[in-house]
Amino acid sequence: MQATRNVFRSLDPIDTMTICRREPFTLYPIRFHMNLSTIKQLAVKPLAVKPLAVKSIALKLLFIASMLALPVVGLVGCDNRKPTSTATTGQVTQADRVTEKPKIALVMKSLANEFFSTMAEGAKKHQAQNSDQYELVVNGIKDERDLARQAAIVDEMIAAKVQAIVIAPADSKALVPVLRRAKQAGVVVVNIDNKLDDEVLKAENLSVPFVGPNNLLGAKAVGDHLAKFLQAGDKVAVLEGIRTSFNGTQRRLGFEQAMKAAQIQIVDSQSANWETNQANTIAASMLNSHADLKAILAANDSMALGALAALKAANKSNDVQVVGFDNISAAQDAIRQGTMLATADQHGDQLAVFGIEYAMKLVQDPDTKLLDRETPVDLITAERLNK
Ligand code: ALL
Repeated sequence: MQATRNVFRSLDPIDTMTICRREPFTLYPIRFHMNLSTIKQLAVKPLAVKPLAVKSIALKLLFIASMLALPVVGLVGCDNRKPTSTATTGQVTQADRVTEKPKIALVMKSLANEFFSTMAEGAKKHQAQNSDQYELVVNGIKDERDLARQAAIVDEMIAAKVQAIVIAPADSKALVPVLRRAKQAGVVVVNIDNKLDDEVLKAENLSVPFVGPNNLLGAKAVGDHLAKFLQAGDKVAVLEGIRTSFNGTQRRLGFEQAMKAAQIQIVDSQSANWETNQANTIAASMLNSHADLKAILAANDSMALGALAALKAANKSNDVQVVGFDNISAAQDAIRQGTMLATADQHGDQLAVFGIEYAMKLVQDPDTKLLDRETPVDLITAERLNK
């Protein structure tokens, strides 16, 4: 009787599922061995002591058959069984990663910015080509500065039990705590586009792989190109992105290095928070304060477009050069028309795809060590666009 109880205990379905999930390939031989010895006790020994009724033998045979079959059922079930552990703990377990088609959340910034709609399209295309590999959830915010909303989206994705979050953080510091929560809940996190702050990551004891371009070099290439059209001593102004974003500061540094090398003076540098309207207002006041301004270097194309509108309104389109960053279609049009000088293409459509590929690797093996991946950034001029 004791042996029978042990058999039932060892075949408890929850126990089977737990072991099965961890070691699907070693489970079967172990179980099979245990069951054979138990079968000997149950079937052979009692038969030798006294004869049993036919019905009882049939029942025993049925029982023996079920002993042999159950581990096989458990083994086969490894690949298909829906995980139950996430429902109770909120944790994404290794088992969930292996047994389900992973759900990956792409969390971006302002979808009003073509850079991010291009990024979303690239990611959706990749998912459509790999629909058997993963599911994609695409999110974004309305306002470039709405950090609270972006953090709330991350929380929602944790609650939705996605396996991975690929995020272009609106701020390099403020998003770190919510991403720590995501990692604690077992969600893979990959950082794309705007790098999270190394010191804050360290303070939070977090390691998150980064996929994105070298923004300093990209901006320097744009600035170096602009310098060819200016003279030493000329005055220029910079429109910065959000100051707490790493890519924004790197682009400012890249512009500064290029201007310094060409002995061009930066007479004004202000943040327009990546936005066209703010850039328009700030550029208009820069033009007012510096009548002899020769160029405006904008850290993204949205702000460059705001500057172009300010130049037009001030009737200075032919006097002041404008450069940007992103290579969105409106900037391409302006470059072709000659109202804007250059921009940088950081291949937004590919950025998310690279991030998703990283996320997939980590979902499959969370112990994989992934180095930061530097993605290409190219100078875009009229010459290049007309090729
Ligand atoms: C950055 C991107 C873009 C973009 C900006 C606006 O992270 O790299 O250049 O224009 O976000 O949110």
